[in-house]
Amino acid sequence: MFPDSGSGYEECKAIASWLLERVPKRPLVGIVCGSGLGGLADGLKDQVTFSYSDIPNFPQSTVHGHAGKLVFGILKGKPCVCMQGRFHLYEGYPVQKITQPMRIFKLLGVETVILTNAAGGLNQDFKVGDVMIIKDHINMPGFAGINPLTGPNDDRFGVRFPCMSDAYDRELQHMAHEVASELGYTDFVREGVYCVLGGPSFETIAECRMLHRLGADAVGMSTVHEVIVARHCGMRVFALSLITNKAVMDYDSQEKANHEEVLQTGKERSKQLEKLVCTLITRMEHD
Ligand code: 6GU
Repeated sequence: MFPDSGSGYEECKAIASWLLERVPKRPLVGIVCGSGLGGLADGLKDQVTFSYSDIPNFPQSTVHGHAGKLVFGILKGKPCVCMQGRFHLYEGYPVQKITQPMRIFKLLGVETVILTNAAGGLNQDFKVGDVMIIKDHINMPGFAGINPLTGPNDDRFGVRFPCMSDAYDRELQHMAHEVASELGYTDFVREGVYCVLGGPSFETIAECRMLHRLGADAVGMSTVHEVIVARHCGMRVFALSLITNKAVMDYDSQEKANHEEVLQTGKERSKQLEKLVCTLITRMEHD
């Protein structure tokens, strides 16, 4: 009845303990880098790096543009852990497995999780290269019963029915707008609702139109599952989408979504996105 996802408390604890034996400090901030946005980890001092394949029982990433490394290090005095490369539903893992790193983060001591992703813009005011502060999400796979908290609840992580109306920390969103303004980034920093789909095929025109009418500003294939698990176990969440392409919304358009365009836009805007995240982290308060 309940297939073992391998992401239970004991499994997560074993991986966290294995890592803690090998790093000098418990991280306070956990960062998940989206496609083409892995450069954030390079700014960390005193790095200790693990390939996912070297961490016993850690999931393995299979996507081009996702490095598959866990990097520990210090950012302006703050101990951080950074995932270069994440896991997606379309890779074929159970949703409980793709979100397991969030529980490992929690057991490492992480208090705040920052997630980035590459997304398609549905909001017609958005341009390629815009950075969207995520204020809310639509969990489309959740409507079909795909939710990482499905199965028996382990109270050591959190409650059976966690609230999601406050998933994205308002104070961090506010701070991010302030930082964006100070850095002169207001021209391209937006906010909006992110909708996740399973992928790996991109959306049809009819699907894009539907999602837009439902209130989504951007669409992608990640982040939401991680946010649900991170909130379940009580971590603070902040998330950003880099709008790497405009979702195709009309039948006259010659545009086609493709992964190369996604990676190229990531490269062009990534330095500013990293600066925004780094400045935000240095200002965050921790217990
Ligand atoms: Cl247009 N759709 C989805 N599902 N994911 C994306 C994307 C579009 N652009 C980047 N990632």
